[in-house]
Amino acid sequence: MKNKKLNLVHLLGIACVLMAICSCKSVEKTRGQRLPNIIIINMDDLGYGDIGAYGSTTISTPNMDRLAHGGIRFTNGYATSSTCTPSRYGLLTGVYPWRNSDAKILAGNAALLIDSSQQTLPKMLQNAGYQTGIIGKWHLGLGDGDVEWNKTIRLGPNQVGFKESFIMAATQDRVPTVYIKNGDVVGLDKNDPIEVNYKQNYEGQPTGLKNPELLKMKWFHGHNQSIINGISRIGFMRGGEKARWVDEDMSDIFLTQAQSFVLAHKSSPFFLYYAMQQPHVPRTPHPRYIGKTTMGPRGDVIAEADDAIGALIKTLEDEDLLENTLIIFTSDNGPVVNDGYSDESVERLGNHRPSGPLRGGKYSLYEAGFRVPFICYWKGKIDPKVSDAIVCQIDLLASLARLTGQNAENTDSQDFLKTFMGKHDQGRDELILEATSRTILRAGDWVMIPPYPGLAVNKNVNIELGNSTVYQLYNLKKDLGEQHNLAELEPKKLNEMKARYEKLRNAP
Ligand code: NG6
Ligand code: CA
Repeated sequence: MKNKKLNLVHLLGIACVLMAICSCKSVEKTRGQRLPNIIIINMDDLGYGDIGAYGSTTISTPNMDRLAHGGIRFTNGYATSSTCTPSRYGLLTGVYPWRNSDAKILAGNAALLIDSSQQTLPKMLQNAGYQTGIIGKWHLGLGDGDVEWNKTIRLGPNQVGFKESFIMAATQDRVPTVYIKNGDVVGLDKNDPIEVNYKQNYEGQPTGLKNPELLKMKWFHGHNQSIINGISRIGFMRGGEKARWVDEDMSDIFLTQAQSFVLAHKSSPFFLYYAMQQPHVPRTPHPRYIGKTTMGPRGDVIAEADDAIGALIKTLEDEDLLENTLIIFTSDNGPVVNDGYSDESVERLGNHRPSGPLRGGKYSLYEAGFRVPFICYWKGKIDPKVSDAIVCQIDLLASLARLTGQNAENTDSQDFLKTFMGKHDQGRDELILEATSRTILRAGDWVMIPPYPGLAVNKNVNIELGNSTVYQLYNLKKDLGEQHNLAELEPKKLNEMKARYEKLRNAP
C-alpha cells in the first residue's frame, strides 16, 4: 500500500516535470516562430513569356529567375483580370472584380473603389500584427470622386489597410504625375497648387496633340493631353511643378522607399506590397539602363526592374531577413507591346514573345491576358519546384490568412496555402476570369469563352481580344495556344462548361 502511494506520488511528480518541460518548449516554439514577413511584388503588364524562368531567351532577368528557380514557379498562375484596376482589386480584396461594376481601368481622379468597410489583404495582415505598406502603383481610386490634391487625401490606401503608402495615383501615363505619401502630394509647393481634370484642358497649357514639338516621346494613340517631362499623358494637369515626378527616376525612388520600409520594420513582421510600374507605358528606363537589352525601352525597363528586385533581395539578405520573408512575385495582367507611345518596342522586339506560348495579351480573353508569372519564394521553407496547379491572386487573401492565423471573410478567396508553400499540388477547380467587363470560365484543362460582340483584334495594340459570335472551347492541356475551337466537336463538354459558368456567375 505504502509502495503504491509512493509510486503514485512519483508518477504525478514526473508528469508535472514533463508538463513543465513541454509548456516551456511550446512557449519557446511560439516565441521562435515569428510570423514571416510577406512581400508581394506586382509588376505592371509583365507577360508570361517576359522573363527567363518562363522561357524568354532574349531578356536576362537573373533576379526574377532566382526567385523562380529557388521557389515554386506556377505555370497556371492567374491574375483575376487582363487589366490593372480590376486585377489589383481582386488581389487586395479577394473578391472577383466582375462583382463590382466600377472595377474598370480608372482615371487618375477616380473615387476610391474599395469600400472602407471591406476586408482587404493588408487589413487582415494588420489584424495579425503586421506593419503594412504599399509602394508603387495604386490605381484603385482616391477620395470620393472630387479629390482636392492640395490637402491630405483622406480616402486611399491608408484607409483600406495600409499603414504606410507611397504611391502613384493611377498609372505612369495618367495625371497627376506626382507621388503621394500617406495622402499628401510629395514636395508640393502650396503656392503652386495642383489641378487635375479629365474633361478639358486648362487655358494656355500645351498638349501632346497641339504641341508635338515639345515631346521627347511621341504618342501613338491616346496619350495626347498634358505634357509632363516631355511626355504627353492621359488627362489634364496644371501646377505642382516641383512635385512632378521624373519618370526616369521612378524605379530608383520606389526601390529606395521599399528598402527604407524594410529597414524601418525589420524587427516586426511586415507586409510590403511593392507595386512596380514596369513595363507599363511610358517606358522610361533610367539612363544607366538604356541599351541594356536589344529591345529598346520595353526590354530595358524589364532589366531595370530585375535589378531593383535584386537590390531589394540584397537588403533582405544584408539584414538577415531573407529566410523569414515570403516573397510572391507576379504581374497585374498580360503584356502589350505598343500601348500608345511610339517607343520602338514593336520594331525592336526581335524574336521576343512577351506572351510566351499563349494567345492574346493585355485586354484579351485569351490566356495571355491573365495568365502571368507567379512565383512563391521563401528561402529555407519552400523547396524549389514547378507546379501546374491553377492558382490565382484572388486566393492570396484566404491563404495568407491561414498562414497568419486570421479568417478570410469573403467567399471568392480560397485557401491554397499548402499549394503556395509547395506542400501539394491541389489548385483551383474553376476560376472566372475577366477582361474589360467580359468573363470566361477556366475549369480543369478547359476554357470556355462565351460569345461577345466587338472587334476580334484591337489594331492599335495588335492584340486579339477574344470576341467572337460563337462559343469558344479550348483544351489547354493539348492546345495551350488556343488554336482549335472544340465547341462544335465537344457539345457535351461545352454544355457542362456553360452550366458551370452560369452557376458561378449567378452565385451571390
Ligand atoms: C488604356 C491606355 C493604356 C493603359 C491602359 C491601362 C490609351 C489609348 N490606352 O486606356 O495605355 O494606360 O489604359 O493600363 O489611353 S493598366 O495596366 O493600368 O490596366
Ligand atoms: Ca497593368
